[in-house]
Amino acid sequence: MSLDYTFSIIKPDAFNAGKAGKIIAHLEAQGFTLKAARVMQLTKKQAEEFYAVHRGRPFYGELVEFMSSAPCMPFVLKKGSAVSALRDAIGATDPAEAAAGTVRKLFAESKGRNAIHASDSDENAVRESRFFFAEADVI
Ligand code: 3AN
Repeated sequence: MSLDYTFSIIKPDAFNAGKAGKIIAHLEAQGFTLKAARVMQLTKKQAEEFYAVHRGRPFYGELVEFMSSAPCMPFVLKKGSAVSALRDAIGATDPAEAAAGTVRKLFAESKGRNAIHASDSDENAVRESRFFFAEADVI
């Protein structure tokens, strides 16, 4: 059975542009509920560790620089089949290819500055939530 929880980050482009509230409201309107949230600026080391699976990809350096360049908002959401529901709600990595009504179509600028991260498996949702939140922080 799939997890009811998933992990997400409002990335620096969207957070800096004051879009965090609109994105959260958009997700709440689709039945997600907020279970933990914080506002922080990642260190370069934290960004490198968080995105370690992408080490060696051509965009890794750019991704780490961008994610540590300004504040962002990590958060945990709850909904049935949360991981797949949130992946559907955020849309394709490149906003130009994202479906109408998805977070990236509505709020993202480009493939690199794409407004939101969402865990891609239950296993990663747990690992990524624990990267930013203690068990007791998630209500
Ligand atoms: P997603 O975020 O849709 O799961 P991944 O896991 O393939 O996409 O990539 C992680 C992040 O790396 C993306 N959110 C995006 O910010 C960045 N990224 C992926 N592909 C590219 C690319 N070709 N050029 C620039 N940045 C990219």
